[in-house]
Amino acid sequence: KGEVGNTEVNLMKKQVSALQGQLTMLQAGLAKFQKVAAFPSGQIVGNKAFVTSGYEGNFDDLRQRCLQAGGQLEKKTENAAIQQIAIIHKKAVFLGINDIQTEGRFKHLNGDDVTYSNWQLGEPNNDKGAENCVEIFVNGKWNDRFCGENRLILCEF
Ligand code: 291
Ligand code: CA
Repeated sequence: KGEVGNTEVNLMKKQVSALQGQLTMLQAGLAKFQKVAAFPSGQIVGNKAFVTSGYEGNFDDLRQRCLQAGGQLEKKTENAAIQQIAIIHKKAVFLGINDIQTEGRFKHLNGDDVTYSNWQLGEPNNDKGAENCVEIFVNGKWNDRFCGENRLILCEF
């Protein structure tokens, strides 16, 4: 009684409580939406999503479809997630990685240098001087490969 702002404090408590409820609903809704988006063969790792359309294409196709997505493969757990997609489709997958600009210097689509890598023994070998793109095999290992080859296309969001 007579305390300044008491009514306002109680009103705010009610509003915070309502917001908490709405936030819980939103989190549950988002968790469900992530599962839907990843179905049937997408993979979620932390806050990254690795998704394929199931179609094969060359590196230009991948660049066109995925450049705006922005994510990139940076660690072992993410490599394992992409390997799972290769296993499910029984196909090698093109990564958004290439050394088109400078031979031997592999970069992500956004131009960042590649830090994590998982090359197969003896790779990258730039076979016939014509391999600037990177495929990941069902065994999870990487091989540099001709960019015009068709491979399963994967975007990292
Ligand atoms: C050899 C290795 C790989 C190379 C591959 C391609 C095959 O692996 O030298 O490093 O990327 O050949 O050059 O390309 C074609 N057109 O056959 C053979 C098995 C994957
Ligand atoms: Ca190679």
